[in-house]
Amino acid sequence: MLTEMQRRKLIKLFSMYDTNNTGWVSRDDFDLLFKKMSSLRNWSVRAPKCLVLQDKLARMWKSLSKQADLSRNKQVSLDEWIAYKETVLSNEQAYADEVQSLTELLFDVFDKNEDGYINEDEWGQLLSVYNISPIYAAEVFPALTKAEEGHLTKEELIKLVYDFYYSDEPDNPANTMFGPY
Ligand SMILES: [Ca+2]
Ligand SMILES: [Ca+2]
Repeated sequence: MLTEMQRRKLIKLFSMYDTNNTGWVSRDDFDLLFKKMSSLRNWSVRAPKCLVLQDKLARMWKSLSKQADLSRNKQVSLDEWIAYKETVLSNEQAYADEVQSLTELLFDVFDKNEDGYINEDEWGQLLSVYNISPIYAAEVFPALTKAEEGHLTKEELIKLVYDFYYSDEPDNPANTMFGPY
């Protein structure tokens, strides 16, 4: 059973994946995400990393439409999205397969200077690709990192994303990692 706070965060996530702002998530949103990410990295379409990303996003849409689009209209509505995410969150293995592997991939996409960390600037670029103003990076990012380091490791990001999905503590900094929700 999702809490009210989890539900609000899932609505936020839906708005991040409805990249073209139609009010539903469809194949077009994943295509647009792919375009935004590959152009951020200036990856040529045949670069191996680019192919991995394209494949991952295509599989994500395939799996989402298969499992979430119960009305079979090639669009995932907010209600379908929430019901699907609730199923994923109730199964640790499903969560690891879906969310954790994606987080690992996204970390590499947004670690633009390839130093093994995500810094505030790179976080702003992630927000921007996901339909959120990068101005929020300055506001939310410091709370996500250990003050003296000022950047995130892959393991830290995986933990934050986990808390974003699961935490029901109002003060958890992961709640606002993508800006207001
Ligand atoms: Ca859409
Ligand atoms: Ca970096």
